[in-house]
Amino acid sequence: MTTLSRRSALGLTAGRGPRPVERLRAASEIGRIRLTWKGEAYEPLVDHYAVYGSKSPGFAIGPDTLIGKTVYGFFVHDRMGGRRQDWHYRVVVVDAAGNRSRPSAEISAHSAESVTVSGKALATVGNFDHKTLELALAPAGYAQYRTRFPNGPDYTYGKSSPGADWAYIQPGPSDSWAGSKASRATFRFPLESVPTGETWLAIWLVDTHASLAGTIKLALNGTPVREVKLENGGTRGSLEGDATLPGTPLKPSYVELPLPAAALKAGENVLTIDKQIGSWHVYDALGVFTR
Ligand SMILES: [Ca+2]
Repeated sequence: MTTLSRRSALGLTAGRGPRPVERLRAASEIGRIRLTWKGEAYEPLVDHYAVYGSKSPGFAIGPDTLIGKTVYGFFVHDRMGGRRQDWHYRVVVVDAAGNRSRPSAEISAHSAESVTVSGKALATVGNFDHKTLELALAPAGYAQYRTRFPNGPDYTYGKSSPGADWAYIQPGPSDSWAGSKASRATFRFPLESVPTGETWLAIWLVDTHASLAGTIKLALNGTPVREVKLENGGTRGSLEGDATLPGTPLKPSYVELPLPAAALKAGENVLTIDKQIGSWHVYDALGVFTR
């Protein structure tokens, strides 16, 4: 009865678990679905949120459908690959005493389809597979970057090969092992003619530095395209290269954007990726697509 008295003193009703989360929402992104919700963190004290999911609607909550736990008010269900996936989710609140809330209402969501799936490849480097392993110096040879790629990779589609000519890692000014300076990666690809549809660039990353992911500055045939702030990652990607392994600390991210048609031309096109801010990122693959 002591427990009941204490619970009464805390203003809690005996036997009542935490309230379910509210406003469960999902956002579609390439390769992942981002869930957010509103919960009461202190009444009673929340230990964690348990996120359940299934590809089937009306699914049962249980160990088989538990996809993750978090102490935050969001959860990223990731590493889904480029193809659209449809999922259904419910969230359960677990308080510090181990009491569980009723599950939230079920929400349905899907990941966004990547241009690597919906488009037609014009030129690529590597495979879009959440691994760095097919690229030069992978998975941990960053210390050789300075001698193997003193001016950065200069890759010509159709002549170069990923395992020899495209470094898995691109350093930034924050990396003393690469001389603490800006770097450039150059990708040359031929076009018979400028595509009539949209032309897209896809850069998939296996990981980035956890706090200094930095930015990349993209240019096409000398025309600035965009500066992209990279997502912070898990930092382990300079040392290991397979983000498909269970429990991996690697945090893949995706950059996909249209290339300006006016900057494209028939013949050789030159894409440059400059890293003038931040630390390294590691590649999964990159490519130019039309759709
Ligand atoms: Ca890859």
